[in-house]
Amino acid sequence: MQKAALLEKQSGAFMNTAIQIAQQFSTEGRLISVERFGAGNVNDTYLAITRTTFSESRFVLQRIRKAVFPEPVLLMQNLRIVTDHCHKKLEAESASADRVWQLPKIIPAHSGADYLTDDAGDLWRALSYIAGATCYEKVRDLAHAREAGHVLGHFQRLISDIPASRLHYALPGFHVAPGYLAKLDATLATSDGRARLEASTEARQSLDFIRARHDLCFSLQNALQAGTLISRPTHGDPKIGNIMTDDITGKGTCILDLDTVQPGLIHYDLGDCMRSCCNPAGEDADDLDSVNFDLDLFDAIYSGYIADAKEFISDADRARFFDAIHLLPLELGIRFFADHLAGDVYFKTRYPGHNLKRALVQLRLAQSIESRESQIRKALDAAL
Ligand code: GN1
Ligand code: MG
Repeated sequence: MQKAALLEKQSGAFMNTAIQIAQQFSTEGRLISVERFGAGNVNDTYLAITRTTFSESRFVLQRIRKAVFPEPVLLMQNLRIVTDHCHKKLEAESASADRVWQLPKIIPAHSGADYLTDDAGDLWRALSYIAGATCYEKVRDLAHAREAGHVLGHFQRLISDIPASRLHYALPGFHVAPGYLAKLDATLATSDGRARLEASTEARQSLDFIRARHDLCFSLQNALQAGTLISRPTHGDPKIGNIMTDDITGKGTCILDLDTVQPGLIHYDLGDCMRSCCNPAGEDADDLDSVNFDLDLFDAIYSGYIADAKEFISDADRARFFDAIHLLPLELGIRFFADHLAGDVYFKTRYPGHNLKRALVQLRLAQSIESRESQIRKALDAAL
């Protein structure tokens, strides 16, 4: 009876699959509701509610998109390694910590496996829901920004002693900027890609902007190849929307979305966190003139980050921080732009032209960083 009512309320093929899958994970009580949840650009996320005679609980259910993650099983193996490692460390450090740090845990299926595969071959997993804390899509104020930096530094420290060789490259080529340029070129070589470029002045201007910054795309990869920078475990996607703040204390409490944890440069994380947190207008800004790299927010994030990161970063790392801050918005701009030209196959979009608009925001942010280069470099040096 209950199950039929639930199915009736949440219609749609995907929803029905989500409901069926949700019932196969080891949670307490009866499934009451499954609803779309979150604002991710890649995976499909649902919030499930279960009830027992005594209480109600929630968990997060996710379908991993094959169009993005070619081998989702590798992603789940990384997730298992990282969450086990972090939970153990967080427990060991809890008595001396100034807050309760949190991190979702994998909820196994009834079979005991960490994930399930549906009839279409898609991988689903369930994670514990972190209650009493919120993710914001835009940075709110300086205190929020400082906490975001602290959460990233804390997480990087937690995973810094996982040998990089234990982690799979679940997303090959992720944050390897020259690869995104190559993908852009390949898309431009198609007639559809070319036609989408020719269809818009903004698209043609974006391409010129990207072409003029060709060398920047190689800066971190060249340093990695030269051995100046080293590969380490990274989060991969530390945008503000993945950082949780405690609703009661206002302190950072958790970083979500561990799908992109894999070996890489800590610079990718620093640059990505800065591009997301220092732009108060957010990734979906309607007015391009409202997009800018805010130096006060930058100072706040960096001071929060460095408090933890000073334990594991070198002078050689620091010497490339500006390049990372400059590159990551350009890189994401290239990724959104190439996806627009390819017909929106990677990032989920809400309307035609959404990826082009997203690209324009990131490219404008890269430009704002260029105009503030000397101040940013000065602030990076001052914090040494
Ligand atoms: C994607 O899925 P989501 O929203 O967490 C993307 C990130 C981008 C981000 C921009 C696997 O993250 O790299 O920075 O959108 N994730 C992947 O919002 O490509
Ligand atoms: Mg993500």
